[in-house]
Amino acid sequence: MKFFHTADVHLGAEPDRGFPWSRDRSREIWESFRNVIRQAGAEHADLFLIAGDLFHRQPLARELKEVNAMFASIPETKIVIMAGNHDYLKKNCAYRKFPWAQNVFWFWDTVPKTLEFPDLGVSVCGLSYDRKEIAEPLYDPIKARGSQPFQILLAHGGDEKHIPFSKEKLLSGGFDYIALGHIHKPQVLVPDKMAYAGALEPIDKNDTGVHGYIQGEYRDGVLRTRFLPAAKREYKKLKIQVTENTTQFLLEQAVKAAVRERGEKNFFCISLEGRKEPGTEFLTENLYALGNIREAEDKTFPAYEKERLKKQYEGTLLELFISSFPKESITEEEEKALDYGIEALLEAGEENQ
Ligand SMILES: [Mn+2]
Repeated sequence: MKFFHTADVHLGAEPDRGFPWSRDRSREIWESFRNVIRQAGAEHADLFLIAGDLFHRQPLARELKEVNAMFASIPETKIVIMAGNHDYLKKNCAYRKFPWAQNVFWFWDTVPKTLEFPDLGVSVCGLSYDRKEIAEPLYDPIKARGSQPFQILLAHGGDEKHIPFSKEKLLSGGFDYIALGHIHKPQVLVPDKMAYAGALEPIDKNDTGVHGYIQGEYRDGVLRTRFLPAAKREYKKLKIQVTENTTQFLLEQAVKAAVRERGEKNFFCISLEGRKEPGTEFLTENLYALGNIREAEDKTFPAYEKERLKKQYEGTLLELFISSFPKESITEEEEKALDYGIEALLEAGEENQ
């Protein structure tokens, strides 16, 4: 028995609205989903699990027509789907009214139900969200009560407002595999037993790192799972170290090189770090033209020559302040505090003049 475990596809999302790549991303999310469906068909997967938030918001009827056509294109594969907190089941929502293909199986209730697939030897237990937030730990008391030898729990949540759960309680429920959704970062909580598939494609700048889905195979009483990267692009944090020699020109060269090295198609959140020459102002807005730059922050601070400043500002608060720090073996934290303090005092001094 082979299954695909996907979650948090967020079809219909428009990541980074206002940035030039936003519309491409909307399309890429659909494309990635279509690719995984195609892959499931090519590999004759028995089960395709969707652990919530297939859509980013309430889906439109025509969008459901689109996904349903994809589902129908792999009739050998049973699609098991739950609604998450983003695409929760409203009373008369499009999800409920849609005429789903024969191989699509839904959880229509917040009360846990078990779907039996005797031909596969699999039971899948699950529920759906009917509202944006559910603070009750609905999963904790659930026990594997299916009648098949292999039992799956399909679940979405894990934070305070979205069905918090205790890992230990879930594990004591007797399930062979717990397919989780909601947390966008893929993570294995217990190897071959309990995992977040993560978002198929990253949805916002905090979804850094690889994204994809999980494949599982249960054979001769043993389950083996593996994560498969599937996302077209990644968000990456990019720290650029500056020195007293860094100029705007050199900075831009460094950013260009780093973007090229990490893959130009990816998205970057840049932070400038280190100690710059006092008086230098980096133009972070110029960096946005150097790639898919999602964010550029200047976290540098000026490298002051303390001894010279002490002499220059003898008898002032500034001299007192600098002297209050040890001269030798100063920690990095202290050095930062010292430089920030100097900057503040110098600025205050300028205002008073
Ligand atoms: Mn969610």
